Amino acid sequence: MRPEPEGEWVQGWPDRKRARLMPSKDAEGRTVFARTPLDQLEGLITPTDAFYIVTQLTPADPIHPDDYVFSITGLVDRPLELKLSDLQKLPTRTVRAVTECAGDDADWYRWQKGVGKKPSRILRPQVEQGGWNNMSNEGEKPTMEQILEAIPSSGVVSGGEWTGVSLHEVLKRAGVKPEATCVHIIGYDEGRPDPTPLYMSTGRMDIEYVDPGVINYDKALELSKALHEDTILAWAMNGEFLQHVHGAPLRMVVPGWSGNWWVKWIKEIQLLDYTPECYYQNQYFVLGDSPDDPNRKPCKQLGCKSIITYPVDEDSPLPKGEHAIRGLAWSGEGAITRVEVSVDDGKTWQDAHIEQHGDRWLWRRWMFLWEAKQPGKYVIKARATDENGRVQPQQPWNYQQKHFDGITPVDVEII
Ligand SMILES: Nc1nc2c(c(=O)[nH]1)N[C@H]1C(S)=C(S)[C@@H](COP(=O)(O)O)O[C@H]1N2
Ligand SMILES: [Mo]
Repeated sequence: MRPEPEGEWVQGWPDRKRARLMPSKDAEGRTVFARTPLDQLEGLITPTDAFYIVTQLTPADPIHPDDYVFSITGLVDRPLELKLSDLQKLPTRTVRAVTECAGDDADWYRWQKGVGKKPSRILRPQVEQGGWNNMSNEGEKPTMEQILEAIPSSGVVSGGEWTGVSLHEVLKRAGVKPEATCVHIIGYDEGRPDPTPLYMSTGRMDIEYVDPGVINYDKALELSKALHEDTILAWAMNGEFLQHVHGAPLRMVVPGWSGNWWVKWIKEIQLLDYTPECYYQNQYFVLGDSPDDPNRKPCKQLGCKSIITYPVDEDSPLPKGEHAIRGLAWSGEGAITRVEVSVDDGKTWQDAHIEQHGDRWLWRRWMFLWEAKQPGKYVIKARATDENGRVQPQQPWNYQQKHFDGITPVDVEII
């Protein structure tokens, strides 16, 4: 049985409660991490108050939008200092897209390797105070098992509508010099990276951690992706001004690439002719076989993925009859064109119905009507294909367990 969700009732629905975040707060009471309860939501756009949150360093202090300025520096003809009102005079752009943290569903990699128990898509309340930050900073260090148990990996993905201007429009005004190859985006937030997420994602505590000291959150985006018209500087989300936790007054939106590229609280954008060392690009958020893999590379575009949001294991047993299996599918390289469902553990597959829409970066909802005639045990699977012909899964196991896009079976008993 599914556990009863906590929280308020939805007005007019005697049997439904509002989907809410599973937040974890730092010592100052700020929400620094939260997961989206995907199994409780409908539609394509995740309500802002149920949208996942990841904060790697100490959150930046809020800045009044009227006092906000950020600068464009480096290899440009005209260095700029821009206010929000300057940006609002440029042609605006709205992009609907999935944001997925590179570590979403990482637990499934472990499970595929036979380590740990099967991950659940039902969110459980997690460490209330401090998340991993508090667990590692206070008193005795927790064990890896305690951390993994306290902070499951699912639900670090949401769908949003982002409004702002194309970064390319802004760079045009600054005039990018021909030798520039890289756009270094720096956030206002500072801190010393906590190695615990690195230990969590690798499942090891013997990983060499090269302490970068106190840094600003930063990313070095290659020029071609930075110039894509859908890469935007956003000041609004889901029809309202950005909330502080989501990067107000201004953040990056980098559709198709994992969440760590979506720099929040933008302070400075530097044009460079080299790629600077960024902790969250070269140490953390890398794909490779091992920490000393000479070919390890930064996490960039997401693979091709579907998840089943109904039923989940906790819905079992289900009665004989018709059941609408449903879920979400997305890809880091464009629209989903096909979702197939298997109810016999992958022996046979049938096409699901996919909801069509025009937003290539946004996930698609899909459903499959299953007539469960015979009592027994079933394993339900789903796999997605994108417009580039990529079939789930794309991303092989990697030592930091990033960009999981494997098939996640649901176990159901029909009675
Ligand atoms: N400045 C800054 N930007 C950041 C981060 C951060 O810690 N600082 N976290 C990144 C990561 S890892 C993710 S997954 C997304 C999460 O965005 P959200 O909190 O709005 O969902 O923001 C990214 N941008
Ligand atoms: Mo992330």
